[in-house]
Amino acid sequence: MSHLRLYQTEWCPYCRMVTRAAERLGVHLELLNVDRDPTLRQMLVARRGRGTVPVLGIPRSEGEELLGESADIIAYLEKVASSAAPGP
Ligand SMILES: N[C@@H](CCC(=O)N[C@@H](CS)C(=O)NCC(=O)O)C(=O)O
Repeated sequence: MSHLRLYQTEWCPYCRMVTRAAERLGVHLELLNVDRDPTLRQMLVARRGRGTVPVLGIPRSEGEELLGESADIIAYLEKVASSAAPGP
């Protein structure tokens, strides 16, 4: 797994804020629906102590890092987009 994944639901407004920001920034996210796959929410609860979404899955050499809070996720995506942008 070498790409960003977003744990989300279709009805969640915070998730929509994140997916809209990713579209605006041109950052690709694989969308994982935790309503369709309850094992995903169970994994979030086991690792984070709560099953709220959105949660961003960031690939790391030691495994997937999980980042919660829509504002923090959007700030991270902005960082990703600016580091991917061509220099002056
Ligand atoms: N402060 C969080 C709020 C996230 C949140 O409340 N998510 C809702 C869906 S929109 C949720 O997961 N609710 C399920 C629950 O609370 O168990 C953020 O900005 O990401």
